[in-house]
Amino acid sequence: MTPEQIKADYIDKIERVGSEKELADLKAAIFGKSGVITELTRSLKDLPNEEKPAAGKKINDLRVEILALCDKKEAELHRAAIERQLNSETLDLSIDKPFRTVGAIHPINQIKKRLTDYFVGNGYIVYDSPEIETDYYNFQALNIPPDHPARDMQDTFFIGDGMLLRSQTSSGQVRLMEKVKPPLKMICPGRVFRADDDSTHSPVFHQMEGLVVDKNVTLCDLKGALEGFAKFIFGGQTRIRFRPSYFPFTEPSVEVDVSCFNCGGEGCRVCKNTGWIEILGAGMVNRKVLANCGIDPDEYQGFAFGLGLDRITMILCEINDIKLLWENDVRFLRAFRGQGGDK
Ligand code: FA5
Repeated sequence: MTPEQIKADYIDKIERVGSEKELADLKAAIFGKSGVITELTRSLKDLPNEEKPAAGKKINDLRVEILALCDKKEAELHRAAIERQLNSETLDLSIDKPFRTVGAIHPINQIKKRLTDYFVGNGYIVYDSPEIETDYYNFQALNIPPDHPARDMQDTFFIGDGMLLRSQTSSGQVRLMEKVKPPLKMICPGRVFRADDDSTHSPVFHQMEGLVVDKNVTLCDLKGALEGFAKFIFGGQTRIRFRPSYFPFTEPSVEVDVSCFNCGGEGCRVCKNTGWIEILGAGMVNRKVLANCGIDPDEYQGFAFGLGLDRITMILCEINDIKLLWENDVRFLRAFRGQGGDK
């Protein structure tokens, strides 16, 4: 074939090609081992020498022209293929398919958040106190001297050099009162540690401390504050009662019970037929603790309370083994999704 014939024939064929595969076949027929342009180049050797340069140039111009056409066609076909694919792969955002769930907020954290919101709404600040504590803040400043029998009440994890894992968030009371002078209202939520281990006691658990110090604070203020909190978390019908107790850092001290949210006080499985559920320890801040923190106990009084978040969670979720809260079983978390805070 002459260059003119090739041009007339193949330019039209390239224009009409319908797929990338067809184009590849056509390119093989033009530039392949026995392609038309390859054959034409091979035939150069049979021409007289003086004709060779002009004929060679002609073939080369043809090769460049056809290659450019092939490239252009290839780009067009590629774009069309992508467009076809995009049109056939539309994303339907309305499909109602179950998502793979990875877990849920832990019930203790749900309760902690609800209570924190409640107290913050009532003017309390949230204070974060260290988990690794000194003997002074965990015991001595709270009126629990080294040889005081009250230390037997809490089996503490000592870690040497006068350091320990705090056994109660009450240490936060001292740390705050050293820094901030009254009037003050704070809660201190966090993990605490004790050498305790049975179905209702865990070596690691959560407490939330509450502290209010101001002029003319009385036991009635404590009762009002705790009644509000109990109604918020257990429901509007809830009543509270104080029972005398003993903590070295409060005087007087009380244990606080709430009327059973499940039976309203009639007696049921949840309250072990007593009608009451014990939820926390509290009292008026001991004068010695105020003085230890540089606050004049003749001028200021305070009340404090400490509740076990794990215990409140167990009550609300109606579970009787504290270990369920620590096993990290995602099925357990899902079962109580949104419930810990909703009751
Ligand atoms: C205290 O720890 C006092 N600091 C509370 C306090 C604060 C009293 C301020 C007065 C003023 P108690 O040892 O009773 O008190 O613990 C408080 C709560 O922590 C208990 O009611 C219980 O709900 C929870 N608790 C105690 N030990 C464990 C444990 N091993 N596992 C889970 N919860 C526990």
